[in-house]
Amino acid sequence: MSKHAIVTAMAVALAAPAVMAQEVTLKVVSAFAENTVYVKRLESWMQKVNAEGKGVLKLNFIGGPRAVPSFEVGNAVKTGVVDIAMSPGAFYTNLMPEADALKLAQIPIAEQRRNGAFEVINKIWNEKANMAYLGRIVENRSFHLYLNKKIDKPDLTGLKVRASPTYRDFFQALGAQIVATAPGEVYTALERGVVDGYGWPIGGIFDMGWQEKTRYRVDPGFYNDEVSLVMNLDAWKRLTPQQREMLQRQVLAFESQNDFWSQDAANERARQARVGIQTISFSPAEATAYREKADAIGWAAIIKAAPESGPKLKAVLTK
Ligand code: 173
Repeated sequence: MSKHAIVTAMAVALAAPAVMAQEVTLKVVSAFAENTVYVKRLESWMQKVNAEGKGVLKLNFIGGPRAVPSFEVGNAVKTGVVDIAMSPGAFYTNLMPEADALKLAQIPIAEQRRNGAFEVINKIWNEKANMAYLGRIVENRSFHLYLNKKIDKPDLTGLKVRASPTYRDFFQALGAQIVATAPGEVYTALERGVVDGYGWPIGGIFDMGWQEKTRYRVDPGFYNDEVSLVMNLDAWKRLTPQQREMLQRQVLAFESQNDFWSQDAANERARQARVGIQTISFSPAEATAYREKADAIGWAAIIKAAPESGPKLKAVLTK
């Protein structure tokens, strides 16, 4: 080796730690539009991560469904087109039917991290979708049926109802005719009378402008509103221990704010009432049966589509 080569080799060796410590930039997309509460919270979280993660990790927000359509974010993560997505499992059932089981969780994510559910989820997500399941950032509130036609019992016969996979089997079992759409198409469907109603969580309809086209909300709600952060598994494996630790810590900090959603639900209920959205309520017995039916149909669909992993998820996600 010439003297020059040795000096060069030493310089490279000395520079190596600096290279390893270099900041990684991760591309983030959202299954929900930019103006939604989901994205607002995601963006303030990303700001915090980028401030505290300087030199370690940087999150770069690519956008919402205009960048990657809602039902394609899962595939974008699986294939590594993007690194991280904020999405409900319901939006990537095309990759694995199990994804939709997260809405059926009866225990909070904090407990899922203690009782082994988090590992069960990760193993399935790793194997079936090439994803690392990072954490759940929406929970503690329900989904509802919103309608423009009045019903007096849990019977949707003759009604056309917009559904994502979240509600499909349940609303169908109640007799509805299902119109499958991404969130971005609901307004037009309502406006044109293509649907008589839709499924959505208790919060968020004002973000989408749907309050203008909504007369009733059916109570009670059912399931557990779920939005999570998932990451391309190869991108996850490429992170250094320091980057991984930073990301995990930040996701935990985000999750620890999930109480926000129960408070937000109360606010949104009041806001819906203020704009004149009426509540359709069932008798206590019917209400209980309605919620139980939702759960039973939800699990039956998961277990039918995923006979091996479905029961494993049920065991760790339900009480
Ligand atoms: O599109 C949907 O109605 C849906 O399934 C969903 C899931 C989580 C949060 C918001 C909407």
